[in-house]
Amino acid sequence: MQKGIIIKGISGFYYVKIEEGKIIECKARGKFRNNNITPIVGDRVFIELIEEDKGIIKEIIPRKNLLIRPLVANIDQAVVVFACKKPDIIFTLLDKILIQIESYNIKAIICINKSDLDDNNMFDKVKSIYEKAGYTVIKTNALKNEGIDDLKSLLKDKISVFAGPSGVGKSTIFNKIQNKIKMETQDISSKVKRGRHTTRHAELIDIDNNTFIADTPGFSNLDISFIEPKNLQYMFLEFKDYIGKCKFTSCMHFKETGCAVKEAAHNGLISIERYNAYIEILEEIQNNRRKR
Ligand SMILES: Nc1nc2c(ncn2[C@@H]2O[C@H](COP(=O)(O)OP(=O)(O)OP(=O)(O)O)[C@@H](O)[C@H]2O)c(=O)[nH]1
Ligand SMILES: [Mg+2]
Ligand SMILES: [Zn+2]
Repeated sequence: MQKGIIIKGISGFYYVKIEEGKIIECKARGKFRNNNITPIVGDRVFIELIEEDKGIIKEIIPRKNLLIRPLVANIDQAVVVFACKKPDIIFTLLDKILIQIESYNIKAIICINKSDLDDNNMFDKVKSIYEKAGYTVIKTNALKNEGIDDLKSLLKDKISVFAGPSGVGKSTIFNKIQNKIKMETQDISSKVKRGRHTTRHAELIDIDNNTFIADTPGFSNLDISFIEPKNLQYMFLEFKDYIGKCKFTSCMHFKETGCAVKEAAHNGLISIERYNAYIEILEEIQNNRRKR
């Protein structure tokens, strides 16, 4: 038996990269289907070789998480990309993307691209708010290859997906960190005219034997109303130290008295921007639920 990872699946065949680096074309053993488990990209598996480059998947190692769009298992981290400018950073959108990533129990890192356009010090602003929240924040200029090595070192030995709004430079970055596939890059105006192309099958691109990136941007669906209002607090990582210290155990950290989270925000221990984002998103989720 050989251990490997499924990097691609096409009509019943799975392409498994085994530890020594070879790619083996595999069929799945019938038993998975009976158990309602279908192997998917990202699955870590044990295979039995039947020929030099053909095999059978015998066992799927339990998944640590499962992302639906794109369909990928075992994601270690999401790289959330925004640009200093063109388009401007929408902080609520950044917070919502982070919430969605936290809800999947995936680690997020924040990459601020287009540093050549940073005349308003947006990188410093993002860094000061989100580093305090526990995130790693890096800057890149994908056109000039600046910061790309720093990003690459953060990807090492992990499976990563990219997320972020259209036009921030995800595909441009993607093309700088690997040269196996070439993603289409373009400015927003020409894209709108041409209509959008979406990849349905996820594929992992190997940067080295143990480092993979998913070829489609994840977290495109930003409806976060599936989150229960009372669970939203846990998606703000920096609240963790204060939750439970409030006067009321059911505290939503909003209008209650004796709230440790609110106090921390007012004392600057939690960024006031993040606390305000929490309130804004909490009210939005509550309002959406009332409408249903
Ligand atoms: N000035 C500047 N422009 C950049 C940089 N990185 C990418 N761009 C440009 O930004 C535009 C959009 O880049 P893409 O890589 O297509 O953006 P994307 O995030 O993949 O967009 P979607 O595929 O629509 O989600 C292109 O015209 C790029 O050349 C950068 O660091 N600085
Ligand atoms: Mg793109
Ligand atoms: Zn509270």
